[in-house]
Amino acid sequence: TELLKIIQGIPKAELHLHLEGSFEPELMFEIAKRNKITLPYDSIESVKQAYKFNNLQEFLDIYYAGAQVLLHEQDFFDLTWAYLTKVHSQNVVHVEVFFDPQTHTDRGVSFDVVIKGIYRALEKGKSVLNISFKLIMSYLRHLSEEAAFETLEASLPYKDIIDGVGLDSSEMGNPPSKFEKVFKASAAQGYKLVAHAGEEGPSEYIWEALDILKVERIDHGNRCLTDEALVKRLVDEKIALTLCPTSNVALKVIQHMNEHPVAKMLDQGIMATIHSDDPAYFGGYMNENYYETAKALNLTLEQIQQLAINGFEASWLSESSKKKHI
Ligand code: ES4
Ligand code: ZN
Repeated sequence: TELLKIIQGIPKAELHLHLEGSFEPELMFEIAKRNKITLPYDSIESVKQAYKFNNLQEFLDIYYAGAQVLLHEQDFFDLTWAYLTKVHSQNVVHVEVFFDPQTHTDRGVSFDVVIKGIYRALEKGKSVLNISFKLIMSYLRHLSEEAAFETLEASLPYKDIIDGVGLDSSEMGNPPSKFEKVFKASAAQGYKLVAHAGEEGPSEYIWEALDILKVERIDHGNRCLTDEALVKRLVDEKIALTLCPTSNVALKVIQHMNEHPVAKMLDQGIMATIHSDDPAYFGGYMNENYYETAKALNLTLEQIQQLAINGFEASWLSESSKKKHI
């Protein structure tokens, strides 16, 4: 359709993508087979049947199970390379991707294996597909702050290739404040800071991410509109929200796409951007996220373009690189 062509034609930046969430069932089966691991599914069809979620936790349980088949550097390379070739076809020209080291180190896969595979694919993507990148390691918030400190320690040999740290996994009951010390220590190592907040959790968690963790972007942040003072803060300080509309519908953060807050956020002057979160599980990469949102909310061409501009604006590209894309 016309709308999809317009979206396809706009160069885009992906700022909220979990590499483990880009693991398509076809590749999962292939890697399981060569690693001699049996998946609890007998076909790709039955995998897709299992991808029905009522909340974030139901998704996370299946997402962590899927990641179990990743064992070797080549597996992490293949995962990342498949993602990059996919988004290249969607005119994504810059990515800032998350990985969850603890999902792998807790199973005995070393930090080195994980990051070497991912980084080799990102470098290839830069040279072959001309996709620039930043890499963000996420601490799992359902685990302890002490465990996050161990991950920070393990990352230090690679701190020149890791651009920032994030905070993901089960939000309710795991407020940002739980990670105050490790975020402070991460900043002291030169890492940039982001955190998931206000996806399922309340606006207080967004305040905590800003005031206690001192993050520069909020991942999701859906729940901010109920809090006028918070909206003012986000607008005044140009704090970006990396929204993931398809994810929100899949996890029932909203009941229907036409309830998505992104249009209201733009109206109120919030630096809102659109991303894909876990596309293999939620059924939408960047273009589908833009398309579904634009269609359900009747976004204007100007709004669609603003969302894409905001993606570069909120990125960690240098000011001169941003200018080339905007
Ligand atoms: C995630 Cl959608 C979402 N929320 C929180 N943590 C996550 N990790 C991967 N996807
Ligand atoms: Zn996310």
